[in-house]
Amino acid sequence: MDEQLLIHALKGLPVPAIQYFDSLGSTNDLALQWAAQGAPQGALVYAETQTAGRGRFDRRWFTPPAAALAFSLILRPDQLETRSLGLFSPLAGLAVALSFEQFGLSPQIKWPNDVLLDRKKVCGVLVEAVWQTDQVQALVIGIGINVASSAVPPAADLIYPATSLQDVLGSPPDRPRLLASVLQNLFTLRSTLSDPSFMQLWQDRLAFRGEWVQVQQPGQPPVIGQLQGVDSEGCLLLLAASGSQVTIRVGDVHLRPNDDSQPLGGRLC
Ligand code: BT5
Repeated sequence: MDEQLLIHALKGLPVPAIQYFDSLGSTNDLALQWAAQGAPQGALVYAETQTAGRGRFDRRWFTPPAAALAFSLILRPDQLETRSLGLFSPLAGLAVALSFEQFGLSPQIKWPNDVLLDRKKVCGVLVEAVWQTDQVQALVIGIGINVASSAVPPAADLIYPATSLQDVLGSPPDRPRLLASVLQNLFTLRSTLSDPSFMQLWQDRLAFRGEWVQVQQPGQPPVIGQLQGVDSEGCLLLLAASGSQVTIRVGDVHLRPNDDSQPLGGRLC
């Protein structure tokens, strides 16, 4: 997609400024700088390919040319929203999931925000913040979507199985239209962040419900339990084998299905 196509596709959306790149290190890196320099709410950084795309924990995100969507949206949370910053990751995942549903697909959200098709990862989300002392100045919502099959990295580079929209649909959908749809959903859903309806939309699409999963939190032993859902703050609820309920806060965690479908003996991430 060239810059003109991008601008045309986003007409009518509250995106007041766009930076387009044929090739860029990471759209999140540029958006963080731009946000710190005063980029307006809704400003967008888009790249056809990323040479240093980032996942969480500084992992790599693969974005080959013309095969994916890779973009970062700058939002400036209001007072109320700053109390639920953890919900912006699922907000992005949900916006993508709702767009996929327009193709008749049944996406699921691997808590808190990866989007899965056929239990394989098709989209990753990286939300980062610009802070000034203890105040959030801006959030950068980075989204990467595998559109064509060639966007999917070689299996050896993956920590979780991956797929693309082309793999599932048979042909790649129109990228400008998909981007516009995701942004539209994101803006619409943002106004419902504090509504029970938002949690319900998320809950209904939660992957692995009722299944045994393990959650790995940095520096802690893995937690294994049956996935029950999310609570009103977006925390993940697991039922441990002991019968006790475990609450996992939205944060930097790894979640995997527990291969043995049993409460014990789960594979480490
Ligand atoms: C994520 O991290 O899933 C967040 C990815 C966010 C990427 C977007 S693209 C636009 C914006 N600019 C950036 O620089 N980043 C954001 P995480 O959960 O840590 O997953 C990373 C792992 O996913 C890697 O270690 C690989 O195993 C795998 N991976 C890398 N590229 C992939 C791809 N295209 N599709 C599926 N899996 C991938």
